[in-house]
Amino acid sequence: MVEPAHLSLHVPEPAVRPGGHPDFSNVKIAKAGAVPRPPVDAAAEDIRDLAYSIIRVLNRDGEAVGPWAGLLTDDELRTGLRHMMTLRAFDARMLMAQRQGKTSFYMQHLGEEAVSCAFRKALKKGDMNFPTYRQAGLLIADDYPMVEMMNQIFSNEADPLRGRQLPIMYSSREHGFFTISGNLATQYVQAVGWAMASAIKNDSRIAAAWIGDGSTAESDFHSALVFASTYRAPVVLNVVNNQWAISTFQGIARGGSGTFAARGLGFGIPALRVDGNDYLAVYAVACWAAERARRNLGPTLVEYVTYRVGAHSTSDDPGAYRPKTESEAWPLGDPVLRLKKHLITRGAWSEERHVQAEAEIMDEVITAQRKAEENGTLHAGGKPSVRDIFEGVYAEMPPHLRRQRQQAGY
Ligand SMILES: Cc1ncc(C[n+]2csc(CCOP(=O)(O)OP(=O)(O)O)c2C)c(N)n1
Ligand SMILES: [Mg+2]
Repeated sequence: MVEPAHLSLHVPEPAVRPGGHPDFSNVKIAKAGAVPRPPVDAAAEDIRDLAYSIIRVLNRDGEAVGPWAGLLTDDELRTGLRHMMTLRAFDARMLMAQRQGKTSFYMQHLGEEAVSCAFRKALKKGDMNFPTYRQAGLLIADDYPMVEMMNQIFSNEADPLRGRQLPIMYSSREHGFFTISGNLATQYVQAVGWAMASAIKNDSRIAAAWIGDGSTAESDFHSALVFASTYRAPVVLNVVNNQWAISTFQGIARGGSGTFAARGLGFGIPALRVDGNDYLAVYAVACWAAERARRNLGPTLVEYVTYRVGAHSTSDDPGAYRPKTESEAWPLGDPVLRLKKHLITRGAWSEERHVQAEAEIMDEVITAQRKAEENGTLHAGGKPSVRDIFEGVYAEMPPHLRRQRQQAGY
């Protein structure tokens, strides 16, 4: 008789810890231009390979190659570069503002700018994103005023959300940006529900769900996939795999098996994996998935392979759990530098124009910040009224809240 095994749990560990040499040899990267572009009505089982590869357009020389290339004009690409640079400058200023005590909290996008900036360009007015805290590019690329974003971050008297949300948790119906919920993965069930409602009403608007690698471990992710696939909801299901969930590496939510995109295949949902640091590839894949939704062909799952270069938030220190040089070793490069190089290769940009644009953009951000600070910051100037705590939940305030408001003296 065979002796029973001494059972033990397998707890995945990242390949390297602080002090070690970063190693991304496990990230298999397809050559730019190598992955085919199927028709949007392809069946999930006919394009299984796309869930295991990485769709890339920009090659090492900065050229756009392959079947996913050729969708954007010089002007559109320059605008895309400007959006990403604006988001980066915005992050840098707000990070500093947090260190100066002007807000309690901030979360940056460093290295992930292409994902939300390029995705926004594939949507139309009326479509609805259900974002997490790491997609402010959806607002920037839709020309939402930076001053409004800063008013929210500073919780000042002009804060459109009246101090009732954590800083950076924006909301704008007008810009297709559903109020951010701190409870991760709720975005998935809500987006699918919204998309189903749009279809029930025979509307033409589509939804986009957003989630990070770590949060796919939540049951909401899986429930949303059941409903999206069963009812063929007009929704794009985005998974931003930036390799980390605070201090937890992506293998913890994935068990080292398959890919996040491949989760869609079990539900018969077409699934694609894309280089998240390649503005052109993100845009092309987003258009493909949005068109499927618009043509009533149902959901698409898209995994953006990227890397969180900065800390998770201003409350985090990544030096405690990953090598300091890991971001430099990330094999997919920097999205801003890659698009810049591509524009220069096309003869549509130059080093001088880039330096000038950087200065102009920083000026715009600083001007916006000055205006926002006139309305107050966390510890200085105007604040929303305490009265606002009681508003905005019920169409008609129930008697117990009215009583509480009176007791509070408002
Ligand atoms: C339901 C839920 N559980 C836990 C948290 C706490 N939390 C905030 S951010 C975060 C990590 C999320 O990582 P990931 O989904 O990979 O997104 P990323 O921050 O990398 O963009 C966690 C666990 C939360 N906000 N909501
Ligand atoms: Mg993550």
